[in-house]
Amino acid sequence: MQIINPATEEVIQDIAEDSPEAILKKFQSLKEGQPSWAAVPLKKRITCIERFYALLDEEKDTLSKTLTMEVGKPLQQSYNELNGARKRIEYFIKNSDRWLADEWITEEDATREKIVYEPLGIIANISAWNYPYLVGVNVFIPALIGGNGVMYKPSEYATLTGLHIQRLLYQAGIPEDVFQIVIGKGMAGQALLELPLNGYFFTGSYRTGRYIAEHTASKLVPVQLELGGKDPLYVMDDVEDIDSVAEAALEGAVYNNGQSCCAVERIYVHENVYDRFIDTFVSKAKKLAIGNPLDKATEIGPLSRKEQIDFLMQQVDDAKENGGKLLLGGGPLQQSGYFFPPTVVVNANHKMKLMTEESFGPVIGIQKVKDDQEAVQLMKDTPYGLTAAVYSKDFKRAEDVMKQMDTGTVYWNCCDRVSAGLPWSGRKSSGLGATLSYMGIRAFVQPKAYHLRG
Ligand code: TXE
Repeated sequence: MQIINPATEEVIQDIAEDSPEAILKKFQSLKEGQPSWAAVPLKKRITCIERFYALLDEEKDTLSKTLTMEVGKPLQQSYNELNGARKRIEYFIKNSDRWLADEWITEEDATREKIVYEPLGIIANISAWNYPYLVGVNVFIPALIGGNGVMYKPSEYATLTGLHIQRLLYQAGIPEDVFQIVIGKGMAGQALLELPLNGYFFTGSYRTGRYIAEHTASKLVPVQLELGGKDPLYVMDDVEDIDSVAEAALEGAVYNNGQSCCAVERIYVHENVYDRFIDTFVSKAKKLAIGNPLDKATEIGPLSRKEQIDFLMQQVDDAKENGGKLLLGGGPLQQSGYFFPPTVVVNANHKMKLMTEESFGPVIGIQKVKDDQEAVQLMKDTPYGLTAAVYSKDFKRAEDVMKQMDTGTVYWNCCDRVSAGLPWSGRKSSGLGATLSYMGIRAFVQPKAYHLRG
């Protein structure tokens, strides 16, 4: 397997994929190691995670550079991702005790009752490339704290980062027979589906997620899916500071080159502020610095995958055919690397794929609406259900819209954000189950009910 730098198209490294036999061996070693890990007191398991947390900071320069080289993320955003991952780890360090402790239900009755939380066993963590640290720590940190063995399959586009993660976990004291990386593409992931694992925790596309759910259903083990989105943002006509709303919406649309699961993917603007919003949005988008992602001033780097260029081109062409007006961008830069500049289409409508299927790039459609009711109807017109954002100075009016969203997350005057203390969950085609918050701690354990007499 070749690791390619998307900014230069140069091969960074050739790396061997794991064969199904090698993956089976890794599984067998976890089978042996996991019971001893589960017997290690929770506090000691957390101590290893504290060391990992410190190592991420100690090595941040190397880790950020590797991440930028293999996925094309602007360097400053790689540093931000590491910081964000550390914040999430800190949450797990501080809160796992409380949610994994034995829970007495009745202590004084003749029959005493308690709940004990036991690990699931050995889980698969099949991961995406767009935020390998963030989406990784959502799973492998609480899984390890909960006493599980982890088969960690980083995306083939973030393999070197996956190898760093494994190295640092070992350095932090996680035993080798408790955490194993699986190197490879979809076939390596497929091999995990054939093994008798005790849970499947997947982050990635709807298509693969659904395939995994279908192919593991007969095992009757937990399956969690964090999938894509087509997240809307609605600008009401009472917003006062159009400048800062446009700034936030633009950042939500293009951060990480638009490759975020909760990226702003479509914007609806009330007709009273539509023209002002577009002028401000486009003039800001024009100023974004696109170029070498290793340069700290760069705001837009290359897309991570070459195929995405054609995909985005099709969306732009389709939008133009359906009445869209292209105000900025519209095609890849004619140079080496997978660079696609910020692209803005106005006069958007729901006949366009740009407004209905996940773009996963710095391409955005903006549609005019006449009132909140029309906005709500359009925002809900999607098979996805990850997030939805509303900008308004009136909380009641915004709340009325937020209540009608069938999404796991809603935002008022903010967007494209994830918080460790809140559940991260998608509805409909955006996923199943939740990570983060206390739910994301409990997701990796199973309850045992004790009925005690005597
Ligand atoms: O997904 P893919 P990608 C979403 C994001 C977008 C997608 C991008 O919105 O839709 O993820 O990630 C492995 N059996 N989110 O392109 O291609 C594959 O090797 C088993 C949502 O990476 O589905 C990789 O490791 N595994 C989000 C992983 O699946 C298989 C946060 C994902 O690959 C396999 C981040 C198979 N048959 C991104 N085929 C959220 N909601 O939180 C492939 N894989």
